[in-house]
Amino acid sequence: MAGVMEKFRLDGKVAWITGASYGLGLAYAQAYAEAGAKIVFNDIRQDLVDRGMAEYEKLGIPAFGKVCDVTKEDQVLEFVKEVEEKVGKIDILVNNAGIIKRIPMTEMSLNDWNAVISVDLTGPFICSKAVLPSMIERRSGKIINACSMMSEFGRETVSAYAAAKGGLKMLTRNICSEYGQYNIQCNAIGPGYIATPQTAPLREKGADGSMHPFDRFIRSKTPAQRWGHTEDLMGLAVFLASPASDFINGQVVYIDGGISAYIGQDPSNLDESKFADEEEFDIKVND
Ligand code: NAP
Ligand code: GCO
Repeated sequence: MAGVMEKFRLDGKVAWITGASYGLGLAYAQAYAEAGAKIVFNDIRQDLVDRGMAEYEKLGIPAFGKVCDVTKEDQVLEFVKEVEEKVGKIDILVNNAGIIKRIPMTEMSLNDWNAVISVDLTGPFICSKAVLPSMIERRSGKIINACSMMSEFGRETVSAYAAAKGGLKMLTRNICSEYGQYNIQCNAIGPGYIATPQTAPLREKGADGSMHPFDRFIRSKTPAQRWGHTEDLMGLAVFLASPASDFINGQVVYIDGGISAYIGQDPSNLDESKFADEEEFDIKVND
């Protein structure tokens, strides 16, 4: 019987991480490569794929990357076909590509709503559907979805995102329910507030150097009293992709520094000086 640490290895596995030119996707890919997997990624534009390829090269990770829009089934099927020919059959799919639009619901256009639902919920449906037949045939596969605090909670301005991420939690359970019999595990990572370009607007300092009110809000909602880093998610990403998690199915695992377990800090106990000393993030807002 293999030793327990061997069960976390991904040697020779083909891992497709969607939208992985930067941010969390890049971190997942880095972790998978270290565990022995071959990395495949797509992104929405050529400049992003180029940026990703340059990052992987810098990290010494051989990667196959191409433009492919996860909301377009024909592009996804073409992408999967090419990956199978050039790299191999996909063993691990991470439905990471996602967008957010922070707009009050009464001001949100139907186009904006549809765009978010399309990337964050329909994209994982399309990509999962594209890899499942081969996983069923091989009686083996791992699908990992990018859920969110918004799979459980609401907040102002993120109605479409919350609806999509809540739906993605149920898609996770349903893929588990339908395909668990074929030794396919579908689980989700539910990150809390992680410092990536997606959340950069929530951390920007004011002209006078003051902290963004949301930054203060998040630290006070998080027992760890900090934002998460991409490295915080790497261990779980490997675990959920590896044989070590073969009997875990249909679950969302939250990595949130304790947000979802906590009612929030009594404002009178907030230590402002601690926040002022906090690290700065060298992460810029998406252009
Ligand atoms: P990110 O920095 O915005 O990266 C997402 C990537 O997906 C970007 O490269 C994006 O391209 C790409 N993408 C967008 N639409 C696409 C499409 N139709 N087809 C293919 N690729 C597409 O996001 P992140 O912060 O790394 O987050 C990754 C995932 O985790 C997302 O699903 C997000 O919702 C989720 N998440 C993030 C956090 C957090 O705190 N950061 C917390 C919980 C969950 P563009 O640059 O053009 O948008
Ligand atoms: C927001 C945030 C989020 C996070 C994340 C939380 O505006 O509230 O961007 O939704 O990115 O998904 O888990």
